[in-house]
Amino acid sequence: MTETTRLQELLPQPAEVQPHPEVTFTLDPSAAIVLTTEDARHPAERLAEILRPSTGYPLEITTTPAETGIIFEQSETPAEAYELEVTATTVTIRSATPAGHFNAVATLRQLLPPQAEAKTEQPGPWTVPGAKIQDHPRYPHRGAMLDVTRHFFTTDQVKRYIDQVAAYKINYFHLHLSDDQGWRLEIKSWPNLTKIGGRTEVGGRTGNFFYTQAEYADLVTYAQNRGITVIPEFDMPGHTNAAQASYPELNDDDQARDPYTGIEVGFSSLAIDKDITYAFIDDVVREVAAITPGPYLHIGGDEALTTPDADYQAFMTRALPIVQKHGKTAIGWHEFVKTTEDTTPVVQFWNQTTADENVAAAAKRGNKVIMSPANRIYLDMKYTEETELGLKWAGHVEVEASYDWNPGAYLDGVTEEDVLGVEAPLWTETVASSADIEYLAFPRLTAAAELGWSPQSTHDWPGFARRLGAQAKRWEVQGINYYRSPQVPWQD
Ligand code: TNX
Repeated sequence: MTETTRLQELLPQPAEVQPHPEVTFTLDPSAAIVLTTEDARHPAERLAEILRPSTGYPLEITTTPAETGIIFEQSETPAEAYELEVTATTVTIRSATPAGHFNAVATLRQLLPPQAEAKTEQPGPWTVPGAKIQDHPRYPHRGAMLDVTRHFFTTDQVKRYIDQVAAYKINYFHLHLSDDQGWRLEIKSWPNLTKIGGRTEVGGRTGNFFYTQAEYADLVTYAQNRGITVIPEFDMPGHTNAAQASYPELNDDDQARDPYTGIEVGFSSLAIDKDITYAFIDDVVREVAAITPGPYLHIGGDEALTTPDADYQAFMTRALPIVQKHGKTAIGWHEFVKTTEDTTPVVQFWNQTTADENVAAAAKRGNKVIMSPANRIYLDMKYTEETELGLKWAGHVEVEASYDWNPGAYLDGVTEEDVLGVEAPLWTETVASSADIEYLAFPRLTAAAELGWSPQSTHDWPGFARRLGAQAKRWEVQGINYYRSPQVPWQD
């Protein structure tokens, strides 16, 4: 395989790639990573962390100008955009923001041989094909969601998945932190949420299945150092059995619920008419907002099947302003949008239909929409009847189905401009290990990444499948347990 081939295997596909096949850059053992802007400090450190073990080179980060090596420069490109120029002697990355530098690092990793991703020293040589790449995202929101409630995942497991999605320019990581089966984040003013609600998960195993606030803050920093913003979700007014098991006063009848370890949905609801419900929400949002630097807080709102419409309306009318009061922008599963005329909250569409009156009306008023149609991009749907793991209420979702749709023209009345981006949720009723996460996420997560990043003009299933097939070498080096879909021409 020549270096130039790697330019044709980039995923997500960049906006513009000019090959310069007459030149090749080779990383020298004494090469430095040169910073001419502090904006690139974390991206540069991240690159060095990845390349030092595999190359065995020191790759010192320096602010002393140099004529050779990997050079990060400030430029006037728009927000997340970057330029990457490879000559015989330099790799120059130019961007106006840390986010753009992170995006360039993700591209540069794929321009190096797959062994660059190894955790142990490899022979090299560490070549990069000559080229000039000018790139920018289609949408500002490219998300991955992990449900840590149905099954709990340790911070190391979450970090592993964050690392994996960062390689594909995912910039938001949505953590589903509360549901019927568990409450997963310490709330200091309501300690039983984790003491009781954090003890159980699907299947009945028990343990300390929650993050302390310090552990959560560490996850947030870890993600930030990879160009990713964490979005915490506390689902309400349904999907709340764990909270209702922890505090009897959150129930209409003042009776604590039993812990729930099954996988049904839609049976629980907080007490809607009690003031204590909103005092509870205020405390949760206040504590979580204080340790969440990102702009968003997700309040769920899905499948409140036992909450009558009028109650649901009354609940959202009180809950949404609490998020705003604590300085965050609310995101909700699309059901909530029928309750408000406010155009600030972001709508996350998850259904299987291609028309939703309420979402269309909200988009028309000015609300932004995140696209997560279940029959396309729910990573927990089974690939086929034969593949293990996953559910199938939204059908089987093979790789082509997860890629072959247009987020900007999918929902009636929701235009390209209304779409904030694409997010791939991974619900974990059937998922209990990192290997399980990876089997369902890889390869479909890359479809979400490409739909969120690449210009629609580059949309092409055979081309995507070919570039996807080339990723396997990288996944094998990293030990990622991916599904070898027969739809993809895998290269080994
Ligand atoms: C629906 S779609 C849910 C989740 C389940 C998922 C399983 C949505 C917002 N809620 O509670 O885990 O289906 O696929």
